[in-house]
Amino acid sequence: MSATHTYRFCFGPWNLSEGADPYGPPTREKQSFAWKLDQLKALGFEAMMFHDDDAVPDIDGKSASAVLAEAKELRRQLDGEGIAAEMVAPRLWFAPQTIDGAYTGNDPAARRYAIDRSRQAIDIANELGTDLLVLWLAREGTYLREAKVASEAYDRLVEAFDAMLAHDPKIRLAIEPKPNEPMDHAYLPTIGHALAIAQLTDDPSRVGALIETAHCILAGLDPSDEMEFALRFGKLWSVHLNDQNGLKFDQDKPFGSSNLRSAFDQVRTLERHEFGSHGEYVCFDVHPFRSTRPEHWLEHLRNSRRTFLQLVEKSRTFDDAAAAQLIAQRDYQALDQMVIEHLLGSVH
Ligand code: XUL
Ligand code: MN
Repeated sequence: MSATHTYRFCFGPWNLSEGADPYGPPTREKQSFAWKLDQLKALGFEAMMFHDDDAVPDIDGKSASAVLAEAKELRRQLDGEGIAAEMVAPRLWFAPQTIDGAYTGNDPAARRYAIDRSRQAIDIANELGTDLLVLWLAREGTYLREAKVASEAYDRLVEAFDAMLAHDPKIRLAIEPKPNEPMDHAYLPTIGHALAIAQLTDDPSRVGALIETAHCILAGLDPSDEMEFALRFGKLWSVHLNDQNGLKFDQDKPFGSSNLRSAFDQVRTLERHEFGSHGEYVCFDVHPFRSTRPEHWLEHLRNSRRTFLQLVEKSRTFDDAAAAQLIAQRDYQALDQMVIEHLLGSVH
């Protein structure tokens, strides 16, 4: 762990959401992309994440050349502001073609659409200067298991990943596992599933993972352990830090909001491995609480980074030698209290 290691931060345009949920309308006025980019700059973040249709709105209504021309123009705008594009992700789950699944849909036309659109997302990534394609496999699962055959679904996922890898010899695929929502059960619910399926592709070295705190909690798993597992394979290519209060809907709360100790453990893991030293960004996939007033619209992002940086300090000032002694003595009661008091800032 180096005391001088620094981090660069990132969020996506959807993280400035307008507050709509399935039970009610937006609670804040829609803002332009230019406004969102200005806010990112003003907050001092270094990069932005993009779905393909964040980069090029109404993407399906435009010709391939028009899509690339718009992506080029966006790159010019980002370069002008000194902001990098961290990743591009095909937002397949809003398309009418993928109602019953995209890469794993039962309809061959749905599968073709999903692969074609993913190839186009890779072209957009190239224009934006990133080699990272993020795949949150939103509709690759079922509402009832009898609707699809799982072994076929795995074959179809591999076929789709191979098509993407073949489209561009430099592109890296970061699978973002999530066990449920919008589906009852997803086919790749955890990081273990993502890394296992990577081995079946034509180039496992270019298939890795993105870990989101909330998604691990939804799977009943410890986010820092999930990160350590991906890091063990050299496959933690991005993180979506946020928080989640148990097995509920995906809450995308500010980092540390529900479980500060788990947030500390995640930061310790990132510190231990000097996450970011290969060019990775720390991304916050957080949303404002629905009731947030427009004048407080950025606070969930500002606060997530503040909490992260304070936990970096907590991690660097944690007495590892004292902890090692307690571990050697199997005195986990004292270790537990030591962590609690360190986080509380108690004076000994
Ligand atoms: C969904 C989610 C997405 C991905 C990007 O739960 O986290 O926002 O991060 O497609
Ligand atoms: Mn995410």
